[in-house]
Amino acid sequence: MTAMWTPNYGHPFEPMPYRPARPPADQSLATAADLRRRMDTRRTVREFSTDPVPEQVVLDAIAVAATAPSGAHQQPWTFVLVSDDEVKQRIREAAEEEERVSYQGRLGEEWLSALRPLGTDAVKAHLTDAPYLIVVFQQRYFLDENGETHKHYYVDESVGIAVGMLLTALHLSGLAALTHTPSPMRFLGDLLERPRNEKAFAVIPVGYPADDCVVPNLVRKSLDQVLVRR
Ligand code: IYR
Repeated sequence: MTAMWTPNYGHPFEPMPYRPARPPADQSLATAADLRRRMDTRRTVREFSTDPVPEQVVLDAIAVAATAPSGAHQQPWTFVLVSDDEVKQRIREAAEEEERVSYQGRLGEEWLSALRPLGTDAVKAHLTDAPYLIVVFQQRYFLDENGETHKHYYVDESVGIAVGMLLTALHLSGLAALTHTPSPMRFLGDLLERPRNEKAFAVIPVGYPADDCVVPNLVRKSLDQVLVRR
């Protein structure tokens, strides 16, 4: 049985428990090429079907995200899984209120023109249409049971990696997602009654794409454009 994690859990060293056998090169090549092809079909979806999705798939994807590496192995994340229609509605109303101010000018002209090709606006129907919202919080610091605070390290990096793994797991499990970042996000901590050490990082609606879902016809940078060899 694996030990239960606690904040002061020590890390005795041990041989790698799940050391994988080295796969033959052709198998690695086939796996890598297949993964690359499958991940290239991931698209951010903004129009969701209201059809239910199996909860266990979402739970498994969150469990995958929670395997992410983190600064000092502090695992500074909390995933709030929202499926209650009333809570989703309240999140939508609060998000739209902030987004209206943002789109009416708070973002500034340069930002607004960068967003124009994506066709986003202050209407956030995905927040009530998608069967699940995963609200990701970062634990800016650790809050012990006496209310004392302890530093967490590389929180942005750790939570960013975890969200990347979450999006990958959802996609490979056949679910669509949107990385939504209403700004400011304070209302999420209030609405979801999170403790003061937690700060909202992203809202991720999860579900199936709507039958008439459209996505912008965007082009990804090629490997040559993102890779530098030395
Ligand atoms: N948070 C706003 C605006 C927005 C910002 C970026 I950068 C995007 O890539 C998309 C949207 C919103 O969610 O609409």
